[in-house]
Amino acid sequence: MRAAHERDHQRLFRRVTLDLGSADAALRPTAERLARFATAGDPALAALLFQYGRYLLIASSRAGGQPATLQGLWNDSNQPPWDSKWTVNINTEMNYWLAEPTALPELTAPLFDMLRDLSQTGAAVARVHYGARGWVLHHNTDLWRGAAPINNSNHGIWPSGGAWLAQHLWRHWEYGGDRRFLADTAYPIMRGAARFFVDALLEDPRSGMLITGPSNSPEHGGLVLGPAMDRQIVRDLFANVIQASEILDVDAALRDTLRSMRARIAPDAIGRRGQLQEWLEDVDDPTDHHRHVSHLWGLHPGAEITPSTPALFAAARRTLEERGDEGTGWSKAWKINFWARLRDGDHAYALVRSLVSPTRDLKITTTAPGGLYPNLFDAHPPFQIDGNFGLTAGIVEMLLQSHAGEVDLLPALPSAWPNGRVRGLRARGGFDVDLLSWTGAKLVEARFTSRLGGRLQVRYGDTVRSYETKKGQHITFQP
Ligand code: FUC
Repeated sequence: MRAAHERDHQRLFRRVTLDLGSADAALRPTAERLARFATAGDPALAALLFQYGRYLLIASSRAGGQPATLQGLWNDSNQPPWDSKWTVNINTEMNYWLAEPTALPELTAPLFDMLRDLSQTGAAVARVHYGARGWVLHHNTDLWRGAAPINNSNHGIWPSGGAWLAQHLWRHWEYGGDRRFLADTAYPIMRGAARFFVDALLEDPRSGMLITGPSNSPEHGGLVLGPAMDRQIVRDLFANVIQASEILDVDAALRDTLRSMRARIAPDAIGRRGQLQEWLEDVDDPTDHHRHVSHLWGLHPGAEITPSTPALFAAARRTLEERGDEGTGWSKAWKINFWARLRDGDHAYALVRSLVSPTRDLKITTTAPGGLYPNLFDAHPPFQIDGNFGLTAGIVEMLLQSHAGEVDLLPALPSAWPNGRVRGLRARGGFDVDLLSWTGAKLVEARFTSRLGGRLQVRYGDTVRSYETKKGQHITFQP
């Protein structure tokens, strides 16, 4: 049994290695390393935590089982925090960000099985609650695939959980390029998620633009119309369904509808202090440090806010500065990803340092800062596994990004990691990043294998190079 287990585990785990260098600190016991991380400079602990996230997903998300819950598989109670469900306004998605780029794509199977179920229960909810076609999922779901509005109006009437999760189907296609998966699994579910919003989007009487509502900006600001996050998610969903329908050459009429509606969705707005507005009105409070920063969805995991949209890019930065660096475990993990997308490696690292700090706090709270327990499980507090997974995803974003049509090397390398190498990451478009190595904070080389063929555009800082690749071709990039 042990041999079978090791074979199974190693087949997945050994696809990726990360070396950020080592220091004497690495010789100490784990809890001590954790306690000293902020001051000792222990890059090997960061690398270990990167792999720990992969390990935990390998251990908790396999075909035929359930997706990783709020506690992964490691709930030890009959009355666990938040019922050990799937909260889908950040937590479940964060659990799966690492799967594609760290070469564990098959671990998404239980998530996609759950989405297939939800597209059925959520269709009944769409019909009964909204008189809409397609399917909808609100703030959380469970083993019975509940999809209706839930709990309270200040967070439970948020209708974009299904649309957000549909992004994961599209990502699986972007990284893997499996056309049969796109046609048989992804597209029907994505199309249903989009159809719901075709019927449920409203016209804002003031601007004539399309918005969602009633809705929430997750867990912040009460019941509202047209929060920024919804608009970003629906734009992304519509764009992906448009593209998928083109690739599959189906649903031309729906595609036209989505195109014309997408252009009418209320755009991102910049408020009077230069911040990205969370709502339609310019009412963001600069002293508010709420853990959710939902309106930066378009920065990460979305891709509509990039250096090519400089005004929005600057506004996103402003918003993040105002929100500050504190938060629960997952909140800090999301901020690592945000700062990496803002290409600020040292700020992303400051959040790594803040997340990788010891706590023993087990009570549910949103005011105590998140950290790690002595076994390196993430503390919301209480124990909640999304922070572990989000940390791994954030480290990837610091080293490699591919959301903006090019493979961007070391976009947010912190000064704490001047030397390193990583093998086996994956980029969108079907490119294996066989090696990425750097010394003295400068890229040495990157080696790719093109799994699908096609154009590969590589960026390192201001250097951009394009390659037309054939299936199986190897490419070496040196600055
Ligand atoms: C959301 C978050 C909480 C917690 C819960 C499981 O409601 O706002 O912080 O992570 O999910």
